Amino acid sequence: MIKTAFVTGVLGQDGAYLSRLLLEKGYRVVGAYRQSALMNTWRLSALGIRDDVELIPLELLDYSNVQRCIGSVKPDELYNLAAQSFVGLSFEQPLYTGDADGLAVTRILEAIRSVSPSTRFYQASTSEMFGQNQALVQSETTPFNPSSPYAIAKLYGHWMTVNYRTVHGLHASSGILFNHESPLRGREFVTRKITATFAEIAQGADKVLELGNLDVARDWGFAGDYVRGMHLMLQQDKPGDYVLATGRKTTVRAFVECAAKVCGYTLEWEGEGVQSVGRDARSGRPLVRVNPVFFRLADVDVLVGDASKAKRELGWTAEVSLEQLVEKMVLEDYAAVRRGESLS
Ligand code: NAP
Ligand code: G4F
Repeated sequence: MIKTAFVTGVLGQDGAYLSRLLLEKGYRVVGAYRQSALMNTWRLSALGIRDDVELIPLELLDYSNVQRCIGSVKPDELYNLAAQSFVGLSFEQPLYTGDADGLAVTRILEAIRSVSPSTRFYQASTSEMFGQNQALVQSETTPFNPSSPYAIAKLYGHWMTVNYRTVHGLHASSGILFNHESPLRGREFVTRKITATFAEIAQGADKVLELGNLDVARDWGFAGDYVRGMHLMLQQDKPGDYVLATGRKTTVRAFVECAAKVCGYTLEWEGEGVQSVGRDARSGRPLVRVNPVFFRLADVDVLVGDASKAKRELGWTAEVSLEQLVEKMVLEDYAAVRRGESLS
């Protein structure tokens, strides 16, 4: 029998990769997008699946709409990927972020309980929920200490997922995912900002890449690997919480150096903190500088995950290395600039 998957946030990075994976596995994929925004399907087109996903409008802030959509589709699996996902913006839009990333999770869970209780549910939780913490590596048992409105809203969604699992017996799982990137990443996120800007500089753009804190470290993997983990969680007999991560930490500075190298530049740094400048070692040209505008009101210094539970129970590991990821992102951006496209 053909399974039906319902994917919220289908027009985002993970929505596109997950839809492709599910289509490859023979699923019928119903993808929900928010009607109020422009229906920007470039990621689905980039993966060649624009016409294979059934797109439906869904307003996650309206319970009656959520219940009607879920009731009419009655999916076997529902992946809740929709969110205001930019941490920086959540400081400017804490209420909207709380509604879209937090309360909306309860609307979906409540709708599932009411009209489609056999639907298996995946919640897109995040390593940001750990915030500043004492653990050298974060796992499912590490205490949460969220430090942004985004992380706080996500933590609420995470606990509601646990609650509906334990109290109402739903097959509801929470994937605590560390940063995952790809050529389909939005340009507001630091990795894509770096790869896109270097692709432009390498082809003659007279630009300097302006960044915030260069010394924060993240655990960056490839989004294609992470959507495999989401699907695996919903194939288990029992639902649960799983960290997905590579286990390797890299600073923003080291990521920039890696992207520069793919473009043939070796960076030499001078100055400290906001005075830091990265120059091309050959020409002395400044290529990177710090702009305090990109600092956050509160940031998390280091996040690095321990995905051993996912390895043990799901057989999941990240396959793409940081170097492969950076090269893939830079080369795709480079090719797009070469074709004369303005980078999305
Ligand atoms: P993304 O590219 O920003 O995609 C999120 C999607 O959600 C966008 O298509 C967005 O639509 C949609 N959306 C935003 N607000 C909405 C609303 N009110 N109603 C309906 N749709 C709405 O994010 P992603 O990187 O694919 O991440 C997918 C999910 O995983 C998110 O929940 C994110 O918070 C979470 N997560 C991501 C990472 C990561 O490193 N990528 C790590 C941990 C957790 P528009 O295109 O119209 O804005
Ligand atoms: O790329 P970022 O904006 O990603 P962030 O904040 O880690 O959030 C992403 O990953 C989370 C998983 O942990 C997801 F839940 C979330 O939805 C999103 O996908 O920033 C990464 C780091 C931050 O510490 C930030 O302060 O890079 C630092 N950074 C330094 N300069 C910058 C910049 N971030 C951005 N966006 N732009 C800069 O110029």
